[in-house]
Amino acid sequence: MNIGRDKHINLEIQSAFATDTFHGLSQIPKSLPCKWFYDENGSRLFEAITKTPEYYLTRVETMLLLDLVSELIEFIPHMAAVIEPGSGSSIKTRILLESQPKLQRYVPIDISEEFLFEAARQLRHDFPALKIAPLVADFTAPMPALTLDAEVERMVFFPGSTIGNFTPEEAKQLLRNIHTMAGKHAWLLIGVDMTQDEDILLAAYNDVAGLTAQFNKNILVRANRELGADFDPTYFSHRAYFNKRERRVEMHLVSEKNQEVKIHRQAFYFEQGESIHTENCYKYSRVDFELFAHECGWRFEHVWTDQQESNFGIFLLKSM
Ligand code: SAH
Ligand code: AVI
Repeated sequence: MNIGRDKHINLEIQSAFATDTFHGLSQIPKSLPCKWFYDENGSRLFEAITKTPEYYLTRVETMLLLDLVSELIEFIPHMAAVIEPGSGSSIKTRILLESQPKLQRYVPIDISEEFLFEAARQLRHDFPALKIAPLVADFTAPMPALTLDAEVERMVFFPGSTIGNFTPEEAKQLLRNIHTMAGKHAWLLIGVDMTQDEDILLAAYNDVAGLTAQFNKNILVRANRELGADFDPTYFSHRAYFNKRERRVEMHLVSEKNQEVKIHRQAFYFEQGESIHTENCYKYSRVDFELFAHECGWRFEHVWTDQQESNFGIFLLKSM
């Protein structure tokens, strides 16, 4: 394996990627965790997806945020710290940072190290009075407790409907972990996509420009570069469809022929039509999400929803 070949690679993250890849490709059906989409290239591809006309989630959530920040200050007048798991480019977060006069500290957390540090560098430049403390971490693992004084009013910002990328059981664990990390009296502002219209969903995950396909295949490109695999991405096709029963969009990489792929010295066989399940994007109902969050220690306070283009919602919750 080429561990350490690329000077920018974080060895701990790369070793977890290797373990998950060997494990996921040995399963029936084959699967890979979607967190491994996000190396620097994957993060850039995700940003490009957010700008496609079909991907309503970012556009709609940004509009909602622009509208809600003046109300948010009434709920949390002394917000001093914002913590964001899966912060990516932090572009949407800028709306919050600009609107909260008492804010002192922003903690972006992401697994995509270089992208995170670049976003933090730009934020430091644009918000010189704010303490920006980026953290490279996998937020599915228990997160370290925050080193904040108990009286500091803090809000966890978890936008994008990233919560939808986890099965309900995993999502509950994540909400509990966030609760433990943030402590009592914390707030959680979380974006949740509740759109069920199949046409809108299929368009969003099958954009005409093919960026979602590239994003999906990036996991193979990354395995080639970081693990010495020999995937030929041209022999895998992107597939996204709405699984109505599970209320989730599923993304797959489908093998176009019978083929063998080697990773290091281990061979993996793919039959024509066999898929690697790479991502789920669950679409909740409002009631389900509220009950769900409540079970994890978060009390419903308010929701802002889009009524025009989709059924995206931003929930404000308070820890119990
Ligand atoms: N919050 C941004 C980005 C969403 S994309 C927005 O709303 O637009 C999802 C982000 O979560 C990516 O930046 C990805 O690198 C990060 N991510 C995904 N799984 C992660 C994990 N397990 N731990 C830490 N970061 C993760
Ligand atoms: C980050 N996450 C919420 C995106 C989503 O819509 O589930 C990732 C994505 N997958 C395909 N397009 C975008």
